[in-house]
Amino acid sequence: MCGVIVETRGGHIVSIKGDAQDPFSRGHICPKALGLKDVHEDPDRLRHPVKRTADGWVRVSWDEAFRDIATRLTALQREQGKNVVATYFGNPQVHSYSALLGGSALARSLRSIHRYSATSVDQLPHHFAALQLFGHQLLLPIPDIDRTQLLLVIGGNPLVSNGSLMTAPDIAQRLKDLRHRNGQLVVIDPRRSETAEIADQHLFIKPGTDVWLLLAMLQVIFAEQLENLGRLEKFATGLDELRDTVAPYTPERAAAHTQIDAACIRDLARRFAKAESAVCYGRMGVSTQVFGALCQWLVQVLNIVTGNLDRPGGAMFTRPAFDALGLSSAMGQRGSYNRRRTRVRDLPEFGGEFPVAALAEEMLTPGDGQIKALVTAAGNPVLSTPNGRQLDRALAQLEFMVSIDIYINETTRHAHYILPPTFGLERDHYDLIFHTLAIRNTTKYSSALLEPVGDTMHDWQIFDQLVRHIEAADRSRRRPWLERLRSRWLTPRRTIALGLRFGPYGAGWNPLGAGLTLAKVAAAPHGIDLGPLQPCLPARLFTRDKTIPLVPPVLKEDLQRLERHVHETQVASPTLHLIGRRDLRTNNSWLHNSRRFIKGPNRCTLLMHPTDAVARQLESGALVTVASRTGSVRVELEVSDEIAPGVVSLPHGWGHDRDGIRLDIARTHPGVSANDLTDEQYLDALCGNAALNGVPVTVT
Ligand SMILES: Nc1nc2c(c(=O)[nH]1)N[C@H]1C(S)=C(S)[C@@H](COP(=O)(O)OP(=O)(O)OC[C@H]3O[C@@H](n4cnc5c(=O)[nH]c(N)nc54)[C@H](O)[C@@H]3O)O[C@H]1N2
Ligand SMILES: Nc1nc2c(c(=O)[nH]1)N[C@H]1C(S)=C(S)[C@@H](COP(=O)(O)OP(=O)(O)OC[C@H]3O[C@@H](n4cnc5c(=O)[nH]c(N)nc54)[C@H](O)[C@@H]3O)O[C@H]1N2
Ligand SMILES: [Mo]
Repeated sequence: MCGVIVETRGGHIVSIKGDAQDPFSRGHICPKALGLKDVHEDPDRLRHPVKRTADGWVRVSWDEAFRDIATRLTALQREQGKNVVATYFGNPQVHSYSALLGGSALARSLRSIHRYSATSVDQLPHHFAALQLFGHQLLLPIPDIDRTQLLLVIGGNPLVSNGSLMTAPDIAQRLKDLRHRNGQLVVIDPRRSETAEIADQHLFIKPGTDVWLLLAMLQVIFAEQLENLGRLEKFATGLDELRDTVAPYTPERAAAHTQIDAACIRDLARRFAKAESAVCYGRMGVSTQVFGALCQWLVQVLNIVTGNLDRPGGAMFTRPAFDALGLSSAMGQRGSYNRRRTRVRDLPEFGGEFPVAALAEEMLTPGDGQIKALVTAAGNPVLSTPNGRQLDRALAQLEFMVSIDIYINETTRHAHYILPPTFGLERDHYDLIFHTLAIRNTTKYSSALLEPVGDTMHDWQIFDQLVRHIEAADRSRRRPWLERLRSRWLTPRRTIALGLRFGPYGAGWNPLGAGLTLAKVAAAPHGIDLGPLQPCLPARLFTRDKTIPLVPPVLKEDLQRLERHVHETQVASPTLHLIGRRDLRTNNSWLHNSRRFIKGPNRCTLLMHPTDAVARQLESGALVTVASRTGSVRVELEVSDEIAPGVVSLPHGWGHDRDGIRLDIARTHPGVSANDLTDEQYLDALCGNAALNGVPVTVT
């Protein structure tokens, strides 16, 4: 989403800079933009399709690969049922509009209930809360950080991540501006993160206990009659029930769980309620925990009862030029919950997917419906999902696996075929998703800049070919000719063109109209500013009666699980809790193979507070063993008071030294995988999101 100016000479990238004329990113880029060059040129990158044989990887033609893959997938499905094949789509899928559109066609063609993605190790609780409150899983409120007077960040580190579910280029300057207008930044985090470092107030919190803090803030607001819904009162229902629901959760109770002083919680609640405008934003840290869905619900309820939803300076909704919400809603896809449950552990479906924490057991547990084959695209679940070692073992015993990826990595090394897509600057770009999540309405289209390297295809073309070959291999799956014709004509690019033309700012049928078309957007390569976010409720709600039910029954019921949990955890209290950590020069598991990003001191270290280190007679630099229920790793210790006592932090995405990894990184800076320690059994049972934060561990 950040505008970049790329200078090329003879097909080579000479420089990458921030685009000062981009109205949204205003010249800002983060180090990851430089990764575009490094990945493009990386000698370890796959340049043609490969097949795994007894003698290692051999080059195959696209045609041979497609035909064999389609034959084997359809044969397996014919013999053992359609659900023997699973799909896993990773994070970069969302960063390519064409891959996103193409991937859903493949999943449909496979007709299996086993669909998985990185959503359930990330933001599933946000979607869950949005579906319950606003009637659409993608209608996510975005903090209006450019106009707010109080930004409360719980479990997010936007200074490093650049904002997440809050696309905010140049966040550092935006937060400086907040302080210049006498606004406040408050951060709740078990670590004094880069964002906490520049905040007006930072409160350490015990991992996984944010739900208590949020309940107590609401309790204070109601007890002191500070609630003020403003115009939301007309369409927010269940206020009395909400008041009763939160009444037992006093700051004193919350203090015992969170380790934040009760007076401090009261003060924060009052300041939030009384601020001219305020917005609470909860991200990864509160999403990937045992009560993630409760947290995301309460975050929005806090915004609503203080009148801060859908008003400038509060939490607002975008009006994107390509409206993915309107489109999905028209197709009847606003989100779904619990239509099916997993075979082994009885976990709920959400949005047509199962929780990825269940993927390995669905492969390893014999019986009817066992997964025997897998297709992955743009994912590295061995390093990114809980108990990665278990998944590693499960992948090794699959009958058939196909991966669409630019690298042979910890996950794709198990595939029988790896199909290499084009990358970054080799394809055009329109941001389908992140415009929808941005702090300002903007639109931008970038055409492809470089020729595809080697013998690669665009992700969407790979999906499209797979679908066609599956249809050829199994005639019963042939779509009606009209549907085939439509899908051939409606390429991803045409989809974007149509979406822009008939979207909220579109030219519509009028060829001379003033509105947007793809041609007009493309003619403005720096992007077009469409202005700040605007109030849009209740019209934008997707709930049937255009109201917001403040107390959705499933969430209220989940409070009972919270009470039971307290009971259980009081019995067995572990010594330390593990949380994660992101770094400006990494991107999940896959930017490590660049010298530029890797140089400097070891960053894959375990952070520990001095009191915990002294108690164990440990010092910085020591090699320690971190162990959890699922596994253990040996890692370098870094003693620092930036982490709360009782908490340790390890970044994820490392752990590259596995058999068959030919990446440079595996030899030089492998690190260890935090997800060898996270636990597939440790999750938010309500929505199925993995609890990657707050995992009990011991350190010796
Ligand atoms: N412990 C812990 N675990 C975490 C997290 C955490 O904070 N702590 N964070 C979680 C989060 S938020 C996420 S999103 C997930 C990410 O989980 P995943 O998406 O499974 O993992 P990534 O490391 O992002 O892997 C992306 C893969 O896509 C490939 N790739 C890159 N670009 C392209 C492309 O254009 N096309 C194709 N086909 N492939 C491409 C890369 O080579 C890489 O293999 O990890 C989660 N795991
Ligand atoms: N440079 C870089 N940028 C990235 C990524 C990357 O890998 N590298 N990944 C991208 C992706 S896929 C995503 S999803 C976003 C994530 O974006 P963010 O959510 O902003 O990123 P995190 O660094 O995971 O921030 C989580 C914060 O929660 C804190 N935390 C952990 N446990 C708890 C808890 O129990 N309670 C509270 N209150 N806080 C807790 C952590 O200490 C951390 O500071 O970043 C994106 N941007
Ligand atoms: Mo993510």
